Parts: sequence; structure tokens; C-alpha cells
Amino acid sequence: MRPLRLLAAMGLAVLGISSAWAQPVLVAADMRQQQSLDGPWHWSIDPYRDGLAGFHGEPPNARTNRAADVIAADVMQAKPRTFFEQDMQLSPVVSLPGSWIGHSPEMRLYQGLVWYQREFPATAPKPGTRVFLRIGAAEYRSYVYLNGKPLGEHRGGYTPFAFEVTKLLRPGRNQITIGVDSVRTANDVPPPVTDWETYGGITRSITLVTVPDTYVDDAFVRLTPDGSHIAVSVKLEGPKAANTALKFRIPTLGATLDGKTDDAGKWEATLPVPRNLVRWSPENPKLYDISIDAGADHFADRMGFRTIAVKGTDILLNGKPIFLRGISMHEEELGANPVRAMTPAAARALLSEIKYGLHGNFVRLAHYPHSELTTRLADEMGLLVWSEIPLYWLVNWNNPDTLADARRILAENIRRDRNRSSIVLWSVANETPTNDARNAFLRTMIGDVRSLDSSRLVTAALLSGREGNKIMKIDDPLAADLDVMAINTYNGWYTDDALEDLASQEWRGPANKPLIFSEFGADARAGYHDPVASPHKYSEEYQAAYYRATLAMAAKVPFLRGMSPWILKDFRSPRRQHPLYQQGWNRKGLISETGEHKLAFDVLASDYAKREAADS
Ligand code: GCB
Repeated sequence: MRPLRLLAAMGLAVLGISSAWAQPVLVAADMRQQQSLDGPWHWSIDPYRDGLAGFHGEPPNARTNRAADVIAADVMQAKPRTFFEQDMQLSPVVSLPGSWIGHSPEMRLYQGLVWYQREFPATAPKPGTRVFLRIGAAEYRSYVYLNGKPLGEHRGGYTPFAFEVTKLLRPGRNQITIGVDSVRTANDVPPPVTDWETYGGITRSITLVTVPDTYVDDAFVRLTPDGSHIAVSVKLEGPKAANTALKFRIPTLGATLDGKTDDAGKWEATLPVPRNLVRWSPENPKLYDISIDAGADHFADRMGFRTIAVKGTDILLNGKPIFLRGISMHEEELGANPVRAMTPAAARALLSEIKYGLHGNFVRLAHYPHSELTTRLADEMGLLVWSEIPLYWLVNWNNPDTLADARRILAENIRRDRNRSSIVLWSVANETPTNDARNAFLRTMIGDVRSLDSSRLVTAALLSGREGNKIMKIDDPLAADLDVMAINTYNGWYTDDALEDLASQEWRGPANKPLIFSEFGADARAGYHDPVASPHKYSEEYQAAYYRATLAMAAKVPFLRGMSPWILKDFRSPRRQHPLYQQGWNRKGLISETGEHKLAFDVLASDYAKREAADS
């Protein structure tokens, strides 16, 4: 077999040539015909990044350094005298997706580059079809090769990316290689310090998606804000994208709409709402199959229809005021050793705790875009969703490249998920410091949300100001730019406030806007009990008392329209190393990592059950 060589072009990819970022959207890719590449992959660490550059930093070159070895795994068998050091095909095997934290005990703290490689059989793409390699998510920076040729790179750990491989696929054996580098710098999104385990590796499914030559790359279907029409926006990609006839259908409603794309391959149209349409809501999460036929493509998705708006201090779902009974969660499956490999069953287990255990109707998917499995399940189960990008804490607000990355990640998230009726809030940031550079940066993000999706509300999790002991102020200038204000508040946990005093704290904010408490919480180690009048922090009793006190405070905030306390489940966090109570876990969960309910779970559940009864 001929050795596969790293090409000079790989150097271009490493230098981040901009065309490498041009990505197809492949909206609703998970509903398309696809071949899964999940399962066994070889893996090898590369701490000095030898696979990406020569030993003097020059672009990789197969003759002078070993960079090519990673890709050219079959060299040795072909030419016994070739110098060769890294052999992926002899490297150990793991099952993907799943972060490398689960590959071996030593990988627990590894930060750097890891190579993955597998072979797979393929047939040559049929004439008139195209094939894309799609990776659901990889943390943080990915370098992707097919049959020795670089396909491109991606930065950002929580959104999908895809490369066309039609011409590179060959009949029979194919080889795919992915380098994933988990190291983030101060310019990245998020920056290095976060209060969660960022889980280096490939954490969502890898698939080959087949579409016709010209196909529906992007489609956005929703109710108009007044609820009178269904609006459809479509973008075709391919040689016949322009001036092509299309047909939009909702078969069970007998609704159809015909049209034709413009010169740019786009089509925008509206259809009066069919009389028999049932609106989606948490109580009745009605979903419809929809389709778009365009040339040879038959595009399908499944979605609900609802409106979301604000009026004064109210949040209106389908025109009716609603209180968001929520909780925050990270993307981390239940169990003693999670590896961020979300499955339908794992997502269902978490969302069921919210919907049926807590009597919730809302979930904050913190602090980054979660798996599409989760947002699809929220549609199906009837949970309203807050979706977020990881502009978290200390972002480099002055760097135009950071802004460009953040805008791309936001667009990748919104384009992936804007047909999910469950999502009602797009959040642009969490607990960021107020200053001019940050305000300008986040205003750009808010503008992007509005131009990508004007049918939903924009929010951000802010920090409050404080006047003495009694007055909490929403004084972040960004509040004026948001539809819904959101505040993370930890009085009585990170502060010395006595729990008895919380209920008399008064919240002041800009008039006429709804507020959500996007976080409040206290750590408790499951099973640590301190049943006395004044329990210690970290005990289940303190956490329960903290919840009672904070809920009493919340009940008095006249413009509060929802909450998503921190957090459903204990989650891994490298910052949390208290030897007795934390041991590498943030313990603010209402359930432990293995699913035991703490006392505070029932405190929140009974508050929500009362609100639910009052609202029905
Ligand atoms: C916060 C952060 C969240 C942390 C949490 C905590 O305000 O938004 O990421 O995990 O507090 O536990 O301190």
C-alpha cells in the first residue's frame, strides 16, 4: 500500500486559513440518511503536538519529521525500512463519543492534543449525491483528515461542524483521523478557567451524512410573533440552488406551500396558520412532521409551533403569562464516572427529574450548547429551554478574533436549534464583568441573535449590585438591551447573610421588564446531615434551609417570572477540591452525581407543585 503523506496543504490548515471555517449548516442532519462512525477508534496522546508541526516548528513534512506518522499508519507494513514512530493502528482502542477522561485513569488531568483514527468501509457516493463528515462536538480545537488529506479545522467544543468528503471517499477501506486539542487560551470561548469540567475529546456523534447534489442546507420554520402565520425560510446549497421550485408540507394538517428560490438559492414565505394547528406547550408538547421538497431533496424535521413574547414584566407563552419553574443543568450523565457521552436514555433520566420530580416546566442548559439529543427531547417531553453560549467570566473582550469565534459559535448553535419549539431564550453570556469593551462585545452578540432569530427572547445571566444589607440592585447596563433580565444570586452561600434575613431583601431593577433568577444555590454533600437549629454549610440541612429562605425572597420580587436554581445534579469541577465535601465536584446539585435526592430537592419540588397547581 502506498504511504499516505501529509501534504503541504496541511500546513495551510494548521495556520488557520479562513476557508477552513466555511461550514455547511446541514440543519436537522440527525434526521437525514447517515452512516454512524461512532464506536471503536484508536487513540494516542501527542503532548508536544508533533503531529501538527516539524521539530523546528515548520509545517509538517513527511520526509523530515514524524508528523506524517499519525496519518500514515500503514507505512511500516508497506516499506520496512521507513523510519516510523507513531502507529495509530497499533494504538489502543476506545469507544466514541465520550471524553478522554474515560479512556484511562491517567487521562483524568490530561490537557493537550489527542489523535483519533479509525477505518470504515464505504461505497463511492452515487452520482448526484454529496457526502459530509459531521462531528457533533469536539472539545476544543479539531484537525480533521480523510484518507490522509486535511479537511479543515474547527474551534469551539459544543457545536457541530461538517466537511464535504464526496470527492475524497473511495470504495472500500477509508481512514479518518481527527486531532483534538483541549487547551484553551485567554482568547478562546470559553477562556481557560471555568467552573465545570470541559471534557477534552470527541463528545458527540460522528456521522457521514448523504444528501442530493442540491439540498436544503438551512431551514427555519416558526410561527410569526402574532401567531397568525407559519413563516418558512429556506436556503439551498448546490449547483441547482437558484430558481428551484420547492414545496413545504405539514402532512397531518393538510398544509402546503409552493414556491421558488431566488438567485441566491433562498426562499422566504408565510402560510396562514391552519385552523386545526395545536400549539406546543409544556402541558401539551404537540409536534408535527414537516417536510420541504426541493429538486431531488426531501428534507424532514419534527417540530412544534408556539409564540413567546414579553409584555411589561410578563413572559407570554402562546399569549398567556407563564412562570418558568426551572433548574439549571450541565451536560453530564448520571453516574460515578461521567464522560460526557449523552445518550437518549441519559438525557431522559435528567429531564424526567425536572419534569416529573420537580414539577418543572423549564431548564437552563448551562453554560454552552447541549447535545441536540437533549433539545429534541425537551421538545418531545414539553420543557421550555434556555440555550446558552460559553461567554463565561473573563472573556478577552478586546480581541476581534475572540469576537469572531463567539459570533460563529452563536450562529452554529442558533442554526442547529432554531426549529426546536422548546427553546424560548437565547442567552449570550454568564456572569461577565461590566465594562465598555464587554458591553460593546455583548451588544454585537445580541444583535446577531436578533438577526438570526427574531422569534425568541434574548437574555444573559448578570450579577447584581448591592446597597447595604437590604437592597439588591440590577444595575448592569446590559439589562436595557435584553428582553428578559437574569441574575445569578448567592446570598447566604458565598456571603455572610443570615438565611433569616433573605426574605426581607428587596430587589430593584429597571421598570417594566421580567426577571429570572438564573442561578441560586448552595453545596451539600449527599448524606452529610446536621439536623440542628443552625446547620453547617455543606450539610443537606443547610442547603434545604437556604432553598426555603431564597424561595421566600423570590416570592416577594414583583417582577420575577422564573427561576433556574443551580443546579440539578452535582457535576465535576476542577476548581472544587475541598477534601471532605467536594473532591472535584461542585456539590450544588439537588441530586448527587449518582442520583440520590438531597433534602432541598423536595423543598423546590413542593414550591413548584404549588405554583403548578395555581397556574392550572
Ligand atoms: C455561578 C456560575 C456557575 C458556578 C456557580 C457556583 O455563578 O455561573 O458556573 O458553577 O456559580 O457554583 O458557584
